[in-house]
Amino acid sequence: MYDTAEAVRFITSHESFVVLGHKEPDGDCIASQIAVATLLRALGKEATLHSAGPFDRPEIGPFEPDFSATVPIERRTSTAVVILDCSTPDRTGPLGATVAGLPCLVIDHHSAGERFGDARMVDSSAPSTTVLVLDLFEAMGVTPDTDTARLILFGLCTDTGFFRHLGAGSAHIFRAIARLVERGTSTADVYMMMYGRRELASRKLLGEMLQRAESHRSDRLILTWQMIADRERLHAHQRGEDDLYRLLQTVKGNMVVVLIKEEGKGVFSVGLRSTSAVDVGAVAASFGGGGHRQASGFDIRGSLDSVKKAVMEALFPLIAEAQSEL
Ligand SMILES: [Mn+2]
Repeated sequence: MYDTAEAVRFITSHESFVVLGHKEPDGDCIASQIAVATLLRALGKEATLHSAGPFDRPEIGPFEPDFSATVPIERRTSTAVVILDCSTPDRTGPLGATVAGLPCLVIDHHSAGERFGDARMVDSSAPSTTVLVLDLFEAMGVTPDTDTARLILFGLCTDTGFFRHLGAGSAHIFRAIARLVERGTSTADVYMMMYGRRELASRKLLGEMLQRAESHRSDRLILTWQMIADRERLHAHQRGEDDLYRLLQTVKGNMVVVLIKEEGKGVFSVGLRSTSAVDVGAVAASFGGGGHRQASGFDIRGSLDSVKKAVMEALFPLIAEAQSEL
């Protein structure tokens, strides 16, 4: 757990903030950045938003104009930095290095990673970074407006698969949701923010990925992939594999789903999702990536076949171990 007072002290003692999140941002990252900037401005402080991008997830596209892709020279002498949703400084992409040396507050909920920052508000049991940001609003005595409440709920929904991954012991999260809904937002609003902007071509690409899904160890491991050529052939530009994870993770007996995506020539990203005791956060970390016990990712060089082989070699023993414990 964390001491909220540490973050409050940090904010109180600085006046101008550069607000950073991770590269390849997701809904939780973008929402927590905007919400923190709104909080800082409500407190009479200066705050600017920066992200290495890209904004290629359809649900965050509308927010791109609020962010600058670099930290301009004049902002590098700001008094402080807030880094959100990052387990390591390098998750910020090239931006972190440009403000290295400035006092830094880290707000995050990842399990793997390293201890960095001068003040920390890190809780790996929090379902989203936005939930921690709500805690910060409340600790500072600022009530979120409707737009901010919607963003905080949006971050929570994107990181929990719209509450699907919240386990027992989440009553306090549902109480927080009630406070957000009281500010005028709704799950109906957030649902359309999350899912209402998909292109048909990208849905068809998911269909192809579903079709080619490989089953290993009696469906305990299900693996599929997409290549650049697939996206070009179908003119599919959006990310949005969440629906595919949902379809495959609900296959009877499944423990881990793997999605491999060709990002560039010889470069692949690998997404891992676990509905079992297999800690895919640790698996991703062993490949230099990061994430949570149940959802993680990493980048790897090679061919499709070599990547598949490496991932399966890492996962098969863990699946056998988790299976024997059942
Ligand atoms: Mn997050």
